Amino acid sequence: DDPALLAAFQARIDAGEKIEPKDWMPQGYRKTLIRQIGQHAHSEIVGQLPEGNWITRAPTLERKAILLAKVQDEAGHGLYLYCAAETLGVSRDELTEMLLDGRMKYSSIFNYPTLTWADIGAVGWLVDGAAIMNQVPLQRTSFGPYSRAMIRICKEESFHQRQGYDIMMKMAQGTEAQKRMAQDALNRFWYPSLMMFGPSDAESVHSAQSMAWKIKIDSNDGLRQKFVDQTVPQAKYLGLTIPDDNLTWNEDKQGWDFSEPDWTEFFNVLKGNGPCNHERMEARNKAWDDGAWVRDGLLAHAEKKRAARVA
Ligand code: FAQ
Repeated sequence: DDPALLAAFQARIDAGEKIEPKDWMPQGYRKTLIRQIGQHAHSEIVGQLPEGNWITRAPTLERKAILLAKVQDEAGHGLYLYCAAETLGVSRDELTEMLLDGRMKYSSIFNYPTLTWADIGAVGWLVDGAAIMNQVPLQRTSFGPYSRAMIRICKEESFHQRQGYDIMMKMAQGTEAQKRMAQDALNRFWYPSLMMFGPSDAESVHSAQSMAWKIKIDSNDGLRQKFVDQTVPQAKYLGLTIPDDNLTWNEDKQGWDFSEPDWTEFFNVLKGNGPCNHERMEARNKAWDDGAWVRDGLLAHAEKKRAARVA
């Protein structure tokens, strides 16, 4: 890239201007955005699977309707994000193919199973909670279409987080057995939720450049700390215990000290060896293969229309 163009681009970023799809941008900026927005979109789509698992077994009709709406919202988020990525010159089909052949990732969190109804509460409370913590600052990200998609997504995510907390509240105030289920869900989802923010800042390969370009607003560790500080009092209110013996209030930093997640487990999940990686990819591959006739039909129809117009 031409140094003068790069300098002018950085000056626009530093001045807080939004970059729009037709504006000049460095190749690296475009590539990073396609990676991040694409992976974010894939996470929303794959993220439907752990919760979809409980739609048929929700305990009441009301809970079922709420969960159904939430899972549909995730599909919608995936679609806005694919649209935002498409403005960068990549098609949704290409993105999907990259997910299916392993060139693109999705969030590590969705490789963990949802074993009980309380897990649906924990996913809403912790997973959507972590997602919002990361996405609220992304409303100010430098790329216009991504930033605008985030505004709507964040509104819906806060409803999702509240519904999760509401399930946890019911379970935590329920019978002894329900309370045990709620605690067990917290025990299993705590560290995987902390991993959602990505590796430590020291290990984060993309952070420095992404923050300079204001693609990312906060660092991985910064957001993780904010999430812990927000969540500890919420767990207390539920009467549940965060599974970390090292959790202590640090007066100097006005925040909680906490144990790091097991990063070996994190990198192992990223390599495809988490508890549900295989199952998730199988489900997405099946959906893609089962939909082939629809894509073929649409293409044939478009081709027929085009031929008729030419004739
Ligand atoms: N999982 O250099 P960094 C949701 C990868 S919310 C998998 O720090 P970066 C809502 C990273 O891609 C979840 N991979 O990377 C919902 C990179 O590998 P690469 C989605 C991860 O990009 C709730 C490598 O590690 N949210 O879906 C993870 O600067 C409930 C090095 O890492 C977003 O995607 C991970 N947790 O920072 C839906 C938010 N962490 O690509 C349904 C947007 C890192 O070079 C139900 N994304 N990696 O092969 C971001 O903010 C950033 O991409 C981070 C990672 C913070 C995730």
